[in-house]
Amino acid sequence: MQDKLLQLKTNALAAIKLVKDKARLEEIENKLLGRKSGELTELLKGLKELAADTRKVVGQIANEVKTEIESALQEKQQELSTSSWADALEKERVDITQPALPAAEYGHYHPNTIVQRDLEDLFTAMGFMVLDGPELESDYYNFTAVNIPATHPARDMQDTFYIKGHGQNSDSPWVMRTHTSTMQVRSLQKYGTPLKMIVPGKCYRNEATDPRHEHTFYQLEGMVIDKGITFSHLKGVLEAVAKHLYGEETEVRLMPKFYPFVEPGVRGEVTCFLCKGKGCRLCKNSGWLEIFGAGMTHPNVLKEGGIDPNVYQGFAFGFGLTRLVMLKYGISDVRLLESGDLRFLEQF
Ligand code: FA5
Repeated sequence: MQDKLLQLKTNALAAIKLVKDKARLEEIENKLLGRKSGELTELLKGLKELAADTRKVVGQIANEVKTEIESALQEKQQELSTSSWADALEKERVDITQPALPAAEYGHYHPNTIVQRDLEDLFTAMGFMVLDGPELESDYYNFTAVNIPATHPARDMQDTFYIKGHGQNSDSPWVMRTHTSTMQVRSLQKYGTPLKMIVPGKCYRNEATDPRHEHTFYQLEGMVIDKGITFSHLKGVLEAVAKHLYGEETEVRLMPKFYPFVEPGVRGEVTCFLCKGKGCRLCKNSGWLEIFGAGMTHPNVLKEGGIDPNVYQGFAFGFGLTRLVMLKYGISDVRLLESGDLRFLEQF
């Protein structure tokens, strides 16, 4: 029995020494000292069968073996606790002296977003609110509310996409909005007067696409309604935008154009920024580039928004935001902007 005890001690101490984690240590402890069938526990049970004087000697050795194994277990336990802390600290270590890693490839803003944000900054500096509106719109806000009733020929100029299963047979089916002018009456109904707002956003038209026309494009709408607003205010704001975009020497020219929601209505042209008005390929030798539609808000639109046209007046304008982007970056085909082609987008 004495030999068995010494053999057990040697094996146990060797096994404990090799342990690398707490689960394994617990396993070994159970195997040796477990109450029911631990190897040392079993050996100790045999002590009572020994003669009294042998039992005294072997009993003492058994106690020493037990104490040695217990303290080896305890030491290992302590070692494992400290080393797991050290490991954790090592994993979390940050070398603050390490030079910055080379930059990975970052994404960037779409050219539409760059121009949109630039104009949002300009307009907010002039006290305008920046509004957002639904792209899936009712026929009412897209057409009827802005003075284009169902039978009006102006509807032919802005054919759009109707949504299957959503009110084709009702008075106001759902449509993909053809312009951001949908927000004229919505904003008057929500905010009333005085009102100074812009709405940048996506528009849709059922177009036979070509280099200047896309089925999905961006506009930037604006509207000012207050007492005593005149055509001069409209021209002043539009000139500020043109100069901001194309330089101080840029001039604005207004030419009559019909839009059902303004009276009078104009199309706005700016000095061609490429040839400075001399005439070139870009401006088709006219020296001017068309960048917006605008005019004094029609009384029917004010009434639809719950505003008395005898008290309040104002103006509205709509930039082809996509057009501004094309002019700014010299993009020759509008369809590139929504193409998702990285060879094109990576240039910005
Ligand atoms: C309108 O959409 C009016 N709502 C603008 C307006 C607002 C006038 C407020 C008066 C008062 P128009 O259909 O002309 O107007 O479009 C305005 C601009 O959107 C155009 O000058 C053009 O730059 C752009 N645009 C129109 N259709 C397309 C298209 N298919 N692709 C790209 N840009 C387009």
